[in-house]
Amino acid sequence: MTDQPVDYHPMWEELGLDLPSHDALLTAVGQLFGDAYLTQENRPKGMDYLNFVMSEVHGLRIKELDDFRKQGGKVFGTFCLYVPEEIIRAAGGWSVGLCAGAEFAYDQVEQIMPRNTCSLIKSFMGFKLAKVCPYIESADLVIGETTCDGKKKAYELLGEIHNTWVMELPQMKRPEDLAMWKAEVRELVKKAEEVTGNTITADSLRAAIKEVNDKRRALQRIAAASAADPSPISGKDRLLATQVAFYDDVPRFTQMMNALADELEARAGAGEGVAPRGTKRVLVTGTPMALPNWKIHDIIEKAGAVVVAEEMCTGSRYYQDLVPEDGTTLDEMIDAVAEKYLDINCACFTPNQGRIDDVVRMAKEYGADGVIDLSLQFCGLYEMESHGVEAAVREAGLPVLKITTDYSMEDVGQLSTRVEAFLEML
Ligand code: BJ8
Repeated sequence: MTDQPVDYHPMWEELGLDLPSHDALLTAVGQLFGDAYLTQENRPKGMDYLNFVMSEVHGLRIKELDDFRKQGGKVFGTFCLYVPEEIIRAAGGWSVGLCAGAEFAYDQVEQIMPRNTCSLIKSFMGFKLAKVCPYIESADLVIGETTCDGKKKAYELLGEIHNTWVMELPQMKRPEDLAMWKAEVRELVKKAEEVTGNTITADSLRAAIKEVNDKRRALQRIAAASAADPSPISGKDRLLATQVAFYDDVPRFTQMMNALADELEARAGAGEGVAPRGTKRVLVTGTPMALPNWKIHDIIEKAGAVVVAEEMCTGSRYYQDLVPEDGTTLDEMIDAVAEKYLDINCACFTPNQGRIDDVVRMAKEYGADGVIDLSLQFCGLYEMESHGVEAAVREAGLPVLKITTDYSMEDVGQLSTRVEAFLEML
């Protein structure tokens, strides 16, 4: 054993990364993380694990993927909650979320897609074009999905430079849509088997369902502990846990998050929090925040409030529902996976009342004093839906602040002023 930091440059070079750009990216993310995370007080001890994961997010984890691939394993990259991790794991593959949370190489991106595309899409394309995301370079297959128009078309562009396969997602939740989605999940079964060379069996799918449910259960415990006043964990830390859930080794992550949840439950029981009792509590809803996008949580918490819940894909939509574990045949289990995934409330569905109901229910459950509804600029889906969210939250007697932003830091000052004014009003 040595305390010398490992030099991962040879591995990154082998993956084809642009080393100077990648070094610059890692420096920037390290600074961002230090400023947003390491300045927090009263953090739970269990966050040490996530600090470590962050310090090795392009290092040790990529080495694990590399070792896995060198032993014949296959890695699947995804950008969306609708791609069922259980199917990939049942085929013996590993699923990883891909880099999409920071501005990078937009000059190159804007040569192939419109400037007025949302940051998430521009970001993933920028990371790919600039060769700075070791996750996508480790992905044997990227699985896209027909959610919004922007992503759908971006996968065509991505498909020209990376092995990409797209799942067709219905936009409604009628019985005929569910039937179509079940067929599509069966196509994924075939694709995962073809890529890995393994056959998915009832036993392997049962084990994968249990494993992924366990991960979601651990995140549910962390969320539930946040309902205490004072909250035993900051919103930023809880957000980080959900972001890392997309990348990390599943059993290890589950074990570490259960240890964190044990600590949070003890802290909540003892009345220990990250901020004093009575600190203003905010629920955040809207577009997902891919790593390393911590901007809005950082602004809210630096303004003196605490984020107590996230109704978003990097939040409750990821972990609130489980796949039933009582299926006995492979067919029953595939159907159960499809049903669970179609239940996710993304704004690409119409109608999407389930999301609005969740926002109101969660605001009550977590004792929120107000709701912040976040849309990424040029995301027509969430920007449009914010009207209905606002009306329902006001009807429930809570104030709501609508924010439309992107990944740049240019509007941080202006957003901080708006958030401070909102918090004062609560
Ligand atoms: S399930 S929210 S992860 S699609 S912000 S790229 S919608 S223009 S991210 Fe999403 Fe899956 Fe839905 Fe969740 Fe398009 Fe909007 Fe951009 Fe978006």
